[in-house]
Amino acid sequence: MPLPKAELHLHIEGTLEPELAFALAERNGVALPYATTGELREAYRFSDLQSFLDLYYALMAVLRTPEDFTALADAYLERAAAQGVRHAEIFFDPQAHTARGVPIGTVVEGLAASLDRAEERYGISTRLIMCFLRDESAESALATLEAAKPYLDRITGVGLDSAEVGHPPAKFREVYEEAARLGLRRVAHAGEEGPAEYVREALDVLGVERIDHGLRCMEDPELVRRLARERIPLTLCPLSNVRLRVIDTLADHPLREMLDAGLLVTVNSDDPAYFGGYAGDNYDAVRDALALDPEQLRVLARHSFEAAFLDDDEPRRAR
Ligand code: ES4
Ligand code: ZN
Repeated sequence: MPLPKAELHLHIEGTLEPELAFALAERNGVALPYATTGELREAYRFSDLQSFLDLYYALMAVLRTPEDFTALADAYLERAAAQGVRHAEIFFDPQAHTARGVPIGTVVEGLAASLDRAEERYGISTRLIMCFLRDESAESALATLEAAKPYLDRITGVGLDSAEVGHPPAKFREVYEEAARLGLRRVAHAGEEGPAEYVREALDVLGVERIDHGLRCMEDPELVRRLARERIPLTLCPLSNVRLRVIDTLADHPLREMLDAGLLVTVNSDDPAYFGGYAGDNYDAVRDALALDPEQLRVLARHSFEAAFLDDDEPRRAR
């Protein structure tokens, strides 16, 4: 029996396995620049975040109808359930779809059709978090939030993802202020490839409750003390960090130091179809690489539920 856990950092578009990508490509008449699933998998050798994002956005071309998004989420939930996931907070990237003519309603309603049955079919409670692409403009993010208004009963919060360096959190001050006014929870990717300063800015300028990745906070001891003191959760993704060359090997991952520093760290899968593993695979990988004992794994799982937006009441850090 796998350890029960919550998954808090999971891009649904990053769960698109090559087999489903080819099936949807055929169904929708979309041409892929790869002949076979094997050839596509060969392309999963990344040098950094951007080299991954290029393929991630390209492969989304196969997602066109509500049923495509339902199939995508069903496939993820089935795999997650098999690895002990009992609660999943699922990111999606509306702008990556609206930019190619797929309306946000198609995405949300397609995903919701799957999530509506997730408790009964897979024993998984779910939340949806819409992410803004930080390499797009603040105006585009605001327009996206506006377009999401008819669907806010299905959306728990907002996040910030895509290419980090050169796109500091403060660029999105206004859109996060509006999200807060709308009662949405707030998270942001920070300190993955970008500096520790982006983590501080996400907290102070955007008012986020949780930091996605946050690895590079370790370069700033004062920030580490603050994150520990304020019990700000960090959603780590160890296999992602290796595949995107943020660290050389899993043995170099600072997870142990982060636990020792009293940080509320959690282990998650990010884009499991691309990075070689789902939530349980990430737990197994850090257990093996860092020689974590069963109690440390239980602490990580406990953290995942503590950091989850399971209490659907007011944000913990309302501004
Ligand atoms: C992402 Cl690993 C990662 N970092 C930033 N943005 C992303 N979108 C999907 N995966
Ligand atoms: Zn991510």
